Amino acid sequence: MIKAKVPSYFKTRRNDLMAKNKGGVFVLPGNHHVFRNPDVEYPFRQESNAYYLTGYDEAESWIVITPSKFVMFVREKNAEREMWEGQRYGIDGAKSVFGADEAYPVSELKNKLPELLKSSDTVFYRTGMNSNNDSVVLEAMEKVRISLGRSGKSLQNIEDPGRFIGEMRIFKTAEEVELLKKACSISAHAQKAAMSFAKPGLNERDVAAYVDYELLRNGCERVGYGSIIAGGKNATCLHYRENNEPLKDGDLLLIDAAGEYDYYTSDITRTFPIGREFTKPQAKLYDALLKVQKETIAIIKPGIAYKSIHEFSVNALTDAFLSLGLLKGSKKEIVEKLEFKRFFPHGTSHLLGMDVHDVGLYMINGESRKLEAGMVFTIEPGIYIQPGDDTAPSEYKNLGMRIEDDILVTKTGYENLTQEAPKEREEIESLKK
Ligand SMILES: [Mn+2]
Repeated sequence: MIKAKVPSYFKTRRNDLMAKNKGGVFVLPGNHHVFRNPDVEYPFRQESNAYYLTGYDEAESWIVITPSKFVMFVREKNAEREMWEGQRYGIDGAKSVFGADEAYPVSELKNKLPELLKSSDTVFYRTGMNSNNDSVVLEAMEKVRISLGRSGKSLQNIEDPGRFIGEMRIFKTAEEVELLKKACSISAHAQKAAMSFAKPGLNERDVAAYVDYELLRNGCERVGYGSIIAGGKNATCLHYRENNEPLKDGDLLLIDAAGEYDYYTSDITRTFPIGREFTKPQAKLYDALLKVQKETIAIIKPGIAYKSIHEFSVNALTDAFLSLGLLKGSKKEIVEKLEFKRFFPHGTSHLLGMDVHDVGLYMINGESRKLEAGMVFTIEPGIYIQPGDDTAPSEYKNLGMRIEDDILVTKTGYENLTQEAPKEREEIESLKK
């Protein structure tokens, strides 16, 4: 669908970016189409930084932002190609819809780039992602160096643009929070619908299709990441992606799935019975996990260290492992020697935004950064008793569970953006009747 005009916040972001650095030039290649097999492409999604600064979502584009202008290199309009592939914005659209000061066909990039880079000592460009892109930028920089004559100058500095863009993206503006809330609300609804839908006799794939359907039909363009639909022991595999086994009565189903809305994604995990209710051992473990998850969320407020989220969950889960008989010994030692990792091997939280594992620094000058209003992250403790673990109490064997919500830090505390997805045991069981 062709946009008439992108919102003005894209321009505000470009202005903020240029105000934050001293005279650099930003070079941001958009994503390319990637072939899966002959004539079949993977679904296209624009590179997140390029979208964040422009709202432009066509392939084979580059954006260059200098201290004085915003330049786009895009695919030209082409009636023949557009008949096959759909409408393009072309050069005029780059200017009128996206506000480019100058726009050129992408075939002009190699000729024009040296002149655009010349204005600055520092080129903000991320190397190592795509070697073709790297050679375009490095060749342009070498042309700049040669054009200076016998000056003895070396190449301009290259810096990762993430240093500035990541620090912008970590703080969500009101507009971004609205988009995240939309993604979270649609995703929470899909999780809830899946609880009623899943039943013994279906396959994980049925649920996978149903969750994706619920996300897309309610307005998400795509999933934010590949859905994890893990029945029974499959939930002990942290990034299980096969999603193709039958669902059995008496097992739990772990769903880690969420949708992307205008390039902002949610990230939700729920674990619930495939049949009508949790078994006793499942309920014992689930109640312990839910308590830890809720208590961890409750500590969120501006000023606390980001790492205290994981520390809190580790501590509380270690207490739970001791009282459930999963671990024995001294709590201090279990935490220090990371013995809790046998049942809780992953982190408790990650930043969330345009990317499911979003950009932004977790540490500043070697220290965990402090939470500030506008930051969004997940809180997702889990408990997993691996199928090969023969010494854990047998009633817990093969159980895997995780509960994950998306949390916005506010000025006074936090807002749980995914609370519409049920997680109380009674509420879940009532959906299964
Ligand atoms: Mn997550």
